[in-house]
Amino acid sequence: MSETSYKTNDPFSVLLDLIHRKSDLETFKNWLQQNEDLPTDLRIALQRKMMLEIQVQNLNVRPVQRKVHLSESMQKEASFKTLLSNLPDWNEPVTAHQICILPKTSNPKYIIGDLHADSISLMRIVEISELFNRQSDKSADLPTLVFLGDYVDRGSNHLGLLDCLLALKLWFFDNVVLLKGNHDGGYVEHNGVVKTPYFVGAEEDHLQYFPHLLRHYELGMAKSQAPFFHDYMSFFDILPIVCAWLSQDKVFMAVHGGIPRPSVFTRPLTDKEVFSEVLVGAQEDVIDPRHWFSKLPCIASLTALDAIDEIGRSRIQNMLWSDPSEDDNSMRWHTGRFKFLDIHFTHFSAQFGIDVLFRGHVVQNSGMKSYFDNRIYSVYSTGGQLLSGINRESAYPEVTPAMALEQFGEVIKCSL
Ligand SMILES: [Mn+2]
Repeated sequence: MSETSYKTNDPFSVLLDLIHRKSDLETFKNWLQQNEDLPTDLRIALQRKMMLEIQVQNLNVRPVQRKVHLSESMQKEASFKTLLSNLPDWNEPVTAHQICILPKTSNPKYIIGDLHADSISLMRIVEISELFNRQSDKSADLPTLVFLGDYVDRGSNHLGLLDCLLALKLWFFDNVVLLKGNHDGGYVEHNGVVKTPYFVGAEEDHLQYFPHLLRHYELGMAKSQAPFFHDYMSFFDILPIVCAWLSQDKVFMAVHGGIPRPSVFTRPLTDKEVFSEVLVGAQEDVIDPRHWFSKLPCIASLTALDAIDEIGRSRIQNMLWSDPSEDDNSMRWHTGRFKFLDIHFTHFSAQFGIDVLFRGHVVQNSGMKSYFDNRIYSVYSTGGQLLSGINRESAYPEVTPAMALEQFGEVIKCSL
């Protein structure tokens, strides 16, 4: 086979060539369309190449000194506002401690909520954000897309969504941020059996859940092509948890779920104490806000893996799972998916110097909802009710999906 015909036959080489030429959106769509016709083993091989290339670029191309500088600052500083105000003017995002800091540019930022294996909503996002039209502009105007995670599970087009998402990351490397959601790489393996850490009903089709789908694909393939399960899982596991940026003196933070669990006890529980039972008799400890985030002395402690809460979960898990709530009914404080109130967010955001939080995680039928006087925006970006018609890839037929646009410190909703 000549080099030319190899290049034209290998979708990964074709992609790199399209990126190099800054091809238009129609050409990108044709590339995606051709992948749809590939046998599953070749599509997975393509996605593994894309994931590997993203990891290589993360490791090698990003300037190491900037990461070291950022890491050291995050270990000293508890306020994102101080950190962001004092950082040098870098022109690309830099990540340390799984926290991504965006450069100080006034370009539009689109914040995208859960996609759950829905490539059609993602393509609407690509069209509306005009990434391809503007790629020849001077970089200041090219929008940044911050994805809040939950790329997999429930929807009907896992491979289509990942083809598009991974290719976008490679194409617009510095302008696409992929945060981790609780579904991305979330699984438990016991005696070779995959379990998801979230509830999957007995009546549900397990193949709607990505770890199960990958295992299903692996079983159907020759040994030489498998295993690829752990390639996907380890790719998800290195994604950043938090993204932050400064715009018009306001600090914006993006995360999949919400804030870490307010630490409700002033002492560690003994082996005999059960969290939910102690909680009932511990009102004085529970209500003292001085203790809520006292175990978080700096920004880096947000993502410290060795910090485990009262029910054995890490702060990263907390931030991927928690939900804001406007009332104190069923706070679920004894569960992984606990709720937090305005007062908890007020203390957290004051300590960490945050003005506005973007998060996904909860279905919003209109695509976006604000909490606590527009200090939190909850965004959902997969849904059956696209402005252009019905989307059958989404597992949420009742939702009109949306994304948020932040520019010059203002936030508006963009329905898809
Ligand atoms: Mn979620």
